[in-house]
Amino acid sequence: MTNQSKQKVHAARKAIEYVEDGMVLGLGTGSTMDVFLDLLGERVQAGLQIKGVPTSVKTEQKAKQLGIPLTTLSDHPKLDLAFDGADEIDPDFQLTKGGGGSLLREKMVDVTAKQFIVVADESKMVNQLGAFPLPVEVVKFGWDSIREQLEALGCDAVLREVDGLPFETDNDQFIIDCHFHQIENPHMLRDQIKSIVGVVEVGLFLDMTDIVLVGVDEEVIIYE
Ligand code: ABF
Repeated sequence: MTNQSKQKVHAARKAIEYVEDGMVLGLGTGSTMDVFLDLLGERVQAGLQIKGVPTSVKTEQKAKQLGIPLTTLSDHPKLDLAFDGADEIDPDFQLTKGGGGSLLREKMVDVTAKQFIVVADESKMVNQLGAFPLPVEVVKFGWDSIREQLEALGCDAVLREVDGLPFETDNDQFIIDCHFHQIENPHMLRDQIKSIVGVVEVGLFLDMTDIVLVGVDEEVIIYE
């Protein structure tokens, strides 16, 4: 197991400690969340009573395989805790997310939780957002015009592809990855991007984080 993988396991183990009987949880997406789901599944098999709202089809399928009871935002519009990974975490705990393509459902779920807990390995901590290309979910109609409007904000904007075909999200939309390299003002950029007609959501998760659990070697650093 790589050092990074070990850090994810340590962070996920710490995250499980926040879960209590009767809670309704947001279940994030990504490799760290995969570890978390495995641990949560073990706890459920041992008798823990929780329900989860998945942030992606992938997480939904994995949770079902593990026997984790699922529910919806319609039935539980206010969640107790949401757990999710991140692509970048800055010193103010502002995040870039969406590397896995699930940013829309992630944001919809994470924002409804009383506490949003970010679970990550050390590599995600950065001094400034932007080195990781910023994912933007857009409608398919007129996507190239949206891409040009994103480039006018000062980035190289690239349609995400898999095996030479456009990547399609769980919501049947496209992702455009915006290479800004450095994001000086995340709030202003978020507002500028969201004002483009046809943009569905942007992977800047601002002022949402309550707790960050970062796996570092054999320990976990907790920022609250
Ligand atoms: C999801 O998982 C995404 O927003 C992000 O791209 C990824 C986090 O990375 P990891 O796979 O390392 O947990 O939360």
